[in-house]
Amino acid sequence: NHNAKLTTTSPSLGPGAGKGTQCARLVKDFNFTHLSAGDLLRAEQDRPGSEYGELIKTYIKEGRIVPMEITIKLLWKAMREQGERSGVKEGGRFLVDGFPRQMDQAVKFEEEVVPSRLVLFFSCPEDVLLQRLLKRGETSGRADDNIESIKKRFKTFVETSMPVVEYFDKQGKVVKVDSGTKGVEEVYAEVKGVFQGVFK
Ligand code: UP5
Ligand code: MG
Repeated sequence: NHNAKLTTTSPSLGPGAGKGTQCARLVKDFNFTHLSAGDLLRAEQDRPGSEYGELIKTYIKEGRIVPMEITIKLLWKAMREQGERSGVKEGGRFLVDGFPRQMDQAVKFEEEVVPSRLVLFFSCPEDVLLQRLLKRGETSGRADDNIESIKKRFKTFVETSMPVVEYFDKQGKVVKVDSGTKGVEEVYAEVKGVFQGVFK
């Protein structure tokens, strides 16, 4: 592996579980770069001249997983750019938010980019996720924060993304945090404790 010194961490996969919210807090307290696969895909979708724009738009609205070549390319580019900006060629630490969420991506990224150190899994019941996403949808402008897309995202999560969590769990990398019954700050106190233990 040509990037063995990189550290990546994947915070959960569930739609609306609080990945983005918790990552924003983590980067303030720890030296990590936050890369949201969803945000990178949305930026690529809106980039004038992108050859993937229409494809990404359709996949996101349908709650389907965009082919891994596209997502891995965007992540790799963002990691490289961050390395160039900071002048650090090796040893960068990345919080990869919402990725990998399909087995082929997990295997390819671990083998060809960098193995993850820790997988944070935010567990949250579907009815709570639904309420959060519908509420966020009132202002988010996201094309997938509507009831039809949300239901499709849940289905993809259970059928396609949960096997990824199980795969990492077998490797002892998963730390599960309950984000369904606790407020943002309470969840963060727990997440911060996990990070302090692992990334001293
Ligand atoms: N909130 C958060 N925590 C809370 C708490 N503890 N108590 C009360 N409220 C809480 O949070 C969601 C909402 O809940 C917010 O309003 C927040 O204030 C509140 P957020 O932090 O945004 O949750 P997050 O898990 O980031 O939710 P998000 O909707 O971003 O998750 P998704 O996984 O659905 O979205 P993502 O952007 O990762 O992916 C979107 C789509 O892109 C996918 O469906 C897929 O089509 C595509 N995609 C790929 O194809 N491949 C990839 O690798 C990644 C994405
Ligand atoms: Mg998010």
